[in-house]
Amino acid sequence: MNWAAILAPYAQVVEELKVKLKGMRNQFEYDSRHSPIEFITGRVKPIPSILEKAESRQIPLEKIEKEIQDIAGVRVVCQFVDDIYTIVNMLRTRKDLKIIEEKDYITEKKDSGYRSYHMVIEYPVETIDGLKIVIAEIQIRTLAMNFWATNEHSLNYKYKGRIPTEIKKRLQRAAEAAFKLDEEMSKIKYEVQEAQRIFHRK
Ligand code: 0O2
Ligand code: 0O2
Repeated sequence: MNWAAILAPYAQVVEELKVKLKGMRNQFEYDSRHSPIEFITGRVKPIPSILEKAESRQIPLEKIEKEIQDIAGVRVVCQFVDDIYTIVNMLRTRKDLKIIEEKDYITEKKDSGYRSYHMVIEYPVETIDGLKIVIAEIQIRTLAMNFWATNEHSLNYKYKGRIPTEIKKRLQRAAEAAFKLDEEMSKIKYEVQEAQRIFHRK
């Protein structure tokens, strides 16, 4: 398989989506409005991770591009839970991408304790061989959810997906604490935003 050729359009999509989302953030900032976006990261899934996922889900190589939906992945990190839904609604109105699936792991958290909003999209990208529709995943989460997911991801890596029960329980409690933090912050959101507006004008 010519991985470089297969993955090139995915890298292009990740870069384009990052530019567009950063553009949204900048527009809010020019307007001195609270930006629902704190920061954006993105990556193309490394080849070994693609192969591992394909093997564990018994996806034949010729179906990888259709069935592994996070080869291109972009993550939008927000301050407040409300911001997540602001972004979701903005993305729903966009004409340059097509949402094919939405998963709200915020109202329905995963058993691990994981929370985030996931969107799977189809995104058209121009390549030297013409237009290609690429599938990409957008994860939208708060800073607190991101903190939790990053740590849990490291532990999963360390324990090769088999985190000891005691640590798993702790992680579930930590997930609840992170969610509580989001709830508490939401209650003083207007105070925080007002302070940030004043700071931004200066
Ligand atoms: P700013 O103004 O610092 O927010 P690139 O391709 O160079 O644009 P790259 O190298 O892919 O971006 O960076 P990455 O690792 O994807 O991170 C993208 C942005 O997220 C960077 O900011 C990081 O500084 C920011 N970032 C990553 N992790 C955190 C974090 O935990 N907290 C905060 N606040 N920011 C984080 P920018 O876009 O370069 O600009
Ligand atoms: P990476 O690059 O290591 O993050 P499904 O078919 O719906 O069961 P699918 O298609 O993999 O599963 O989609 P899902 O579960 O909606 O989203 C997959 C991605 O969400 C993962 O990517 C993670 O980035 C993130 N994610 C989902 N559950 C958890 C979790 O419990 N903890 C953490 N830390 N992240 C989670 P990958 O494939 O793991 O790749």
